[in-house]
Amino acid sequence: MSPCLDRQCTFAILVTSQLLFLVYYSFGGLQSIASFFSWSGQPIWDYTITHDVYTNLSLIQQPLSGSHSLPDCPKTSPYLVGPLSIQFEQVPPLAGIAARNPLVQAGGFYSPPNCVPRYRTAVIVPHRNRETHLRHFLYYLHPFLQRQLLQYGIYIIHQAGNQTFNRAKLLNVGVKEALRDEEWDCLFLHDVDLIPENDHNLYVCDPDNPKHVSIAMNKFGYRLPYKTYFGGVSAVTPEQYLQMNGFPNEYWGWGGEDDDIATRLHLAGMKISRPALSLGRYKMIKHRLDQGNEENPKRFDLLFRTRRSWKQDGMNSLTYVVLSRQRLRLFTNVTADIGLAPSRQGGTQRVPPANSAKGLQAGGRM
Ligand code: UDH
Ligand code: MN
Repeated sequence: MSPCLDRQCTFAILVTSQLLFLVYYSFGGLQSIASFFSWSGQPIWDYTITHDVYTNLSLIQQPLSGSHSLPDCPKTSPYLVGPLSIQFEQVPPLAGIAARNPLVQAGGFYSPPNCVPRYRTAVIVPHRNRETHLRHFLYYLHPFLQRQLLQYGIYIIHQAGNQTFNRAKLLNVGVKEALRDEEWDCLFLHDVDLIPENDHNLYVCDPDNPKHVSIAMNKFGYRLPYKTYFGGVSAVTPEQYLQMNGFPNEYWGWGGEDDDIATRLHLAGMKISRPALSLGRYKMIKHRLDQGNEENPKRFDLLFRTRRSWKQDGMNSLTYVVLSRQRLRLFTNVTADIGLAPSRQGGTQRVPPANSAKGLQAGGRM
């Protein structure tokens, strides 16, 4: 081969590879080029420098004097601070949390005092027997949401009795009950033990697709454990929720329901939306698997059937009995009898009354 031909070849290879690079990335738009250079358009957050979760709250809490008509809230809240300091060593008392959140109304409702909010978000939490987690959750979530200038409400959906837990069904109950109060723009479906680490992680929905929000949890080394993971914290509009027929009611015990949800949203013609990895960060309070929430051995069989079952099992087949609905100081407590896992069911059997009374007390104390 002559040296000249050799040079021509190298040149041709260079030009072709550059062209291929351009064609490839122009298909993915600017975002792909940005991600190629590891730039997501978001600041790179430094989580070694953190801020108190109550920072700036006193600024927002001063209502304007006089009878002004309120302006719209700014698109981006000027009160956000970024990474937050989070610790679980001391459990805050409920009275202390209430004192630090004076503008939260009975039932855990809030609306910014000085501007008209752009979004209304309901935070819905499945719950039983996690009172210390709930106190941490309320301590961090209230100021976090207020700094985002949202109108919001916090709903704790308490499963009555001590039979097998059913997270997904409780979330269906929560959506139904929250929508009785208000036309929420966005439903945040939230485990009680997950605390967001950055207040730029806005608690608003993606209008196009259901959003999986807790994508970087400390327990998974701040990355997704697998591509279709949809557990922990997610956000859907009421329309998206109905389009996927809500969540499945048939997963009793730990596991599987979040994978079912990921499948059904695809079957309903939607995709999983996600925030930037550096924003969807959460700390999970360490815990063991709860009594009454043992691994569900049927989850693989159920998952196998999702394609056939999702249109029949969900919001359109949801049955439950509300045993109490209380507007407590920091949240709305709904205690519901959601029935029993199939192997224990006998006709229209319900949770024994003694246990539901226990559930009521647990809600009533707060
Ligand atoms: N939940 C309750 N009470 C229960 C069970 C579950 O309130 O008895 C709620 C709560 O909101 C919780 C959510 O359901 O955050 C999800 O349950 P989980 O926290 O048990 O789920 P996770 O995926 O389970 O965190 C991990 C199993 C822990 C094994 C730890 C071994 N190191
Ligand atoms: Mn957990």
